[in-house]
Amino acid sequence: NENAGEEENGGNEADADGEDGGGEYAQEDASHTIRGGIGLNSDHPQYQGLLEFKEIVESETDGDIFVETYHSGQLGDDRSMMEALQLGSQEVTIPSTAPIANFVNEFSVFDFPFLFPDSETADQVLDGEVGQELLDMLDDQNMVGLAYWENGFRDLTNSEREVASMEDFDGLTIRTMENDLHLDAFRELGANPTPMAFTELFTAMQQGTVDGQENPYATIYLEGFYEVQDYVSDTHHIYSPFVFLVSKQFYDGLPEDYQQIVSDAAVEAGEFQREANREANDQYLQDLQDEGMTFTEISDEARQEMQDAVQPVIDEYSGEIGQDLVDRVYQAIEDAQQ
Ligand code: TK8
Repeated sequence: NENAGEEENGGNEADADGEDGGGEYAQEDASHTIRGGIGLNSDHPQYQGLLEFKEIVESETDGDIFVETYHSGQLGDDRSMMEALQLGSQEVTIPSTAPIANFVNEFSVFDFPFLFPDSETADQVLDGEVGQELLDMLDDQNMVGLAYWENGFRDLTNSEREVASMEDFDGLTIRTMENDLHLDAFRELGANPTPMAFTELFTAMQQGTVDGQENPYATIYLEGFYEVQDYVSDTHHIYSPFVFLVSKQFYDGLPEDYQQIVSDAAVEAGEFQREANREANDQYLQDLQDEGMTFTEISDEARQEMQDAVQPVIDEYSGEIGQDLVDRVYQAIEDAQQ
């Protein structure tokens, strides 16, 4: 019984509340089982969203679809979970767009530095036509993209020094997600970027293999990164969407009414997740400072300097992705702000 995995915790902190053990339904009564796995731990709003998905799907199907939930990379890192979806050996995962770009490179457009001015604009673009167009491209990769959730605006932490402007990046070894655009952008900023799966990150910081990393405050706090990082800056350099992915093989094998239930549940749980995420993120910057981290504000001028420095990377990737698609993303952002 794979439920055993749920009691363990692969992350760096204790499992708060074993919330997923005693659902209303039993796996042995179900015709279908969804194993949903994420990289973040059970305290993160992403996991609360996954539990919400479980509750909706199980109650709508009267337990005929059973959902097992796994956090903290218990089923693997983002790349290996996506590969498992392709093979049909795992049903659901919810990675950031950055690692998805290794499968469908167009997804890098959403990771352009300083692209989205705020979360609400991101929602409108992602939930609109161009967002759907990208989800549809996943089909060729044997994955079905059902909804965008939110990881959030990424902020920099490190163990060496305050980072207030570009020159402070100089020589810092920064873990990035496994994505070429992220790597190139951090090189332009003057850092020494090292791509790495999220599941390796805490140990890498602890052992000093990397000086720093970048993630939303919620992740920095809930994963206990303040234990191994001293400085946090509100760089807000990239907005990371999550994408709710289903194995195409599994999805195509479901009766149509069940496909609809799963797809609606991914959207509904996503709305819940986005809201929880936004609340959490605001609160956690204060908590990080309470834990002893030094907070450094990035001035508008310093942020503009960073934006100018990464512009060549944006231009290069626009060419690779296709200027036409990129222009439609910019247009959608403009439309969203009217
Ligand atoms: C969790 C990752 C993580 C992402 C990263 O699996 O890798 O830094 O931001 O949240 O998807």
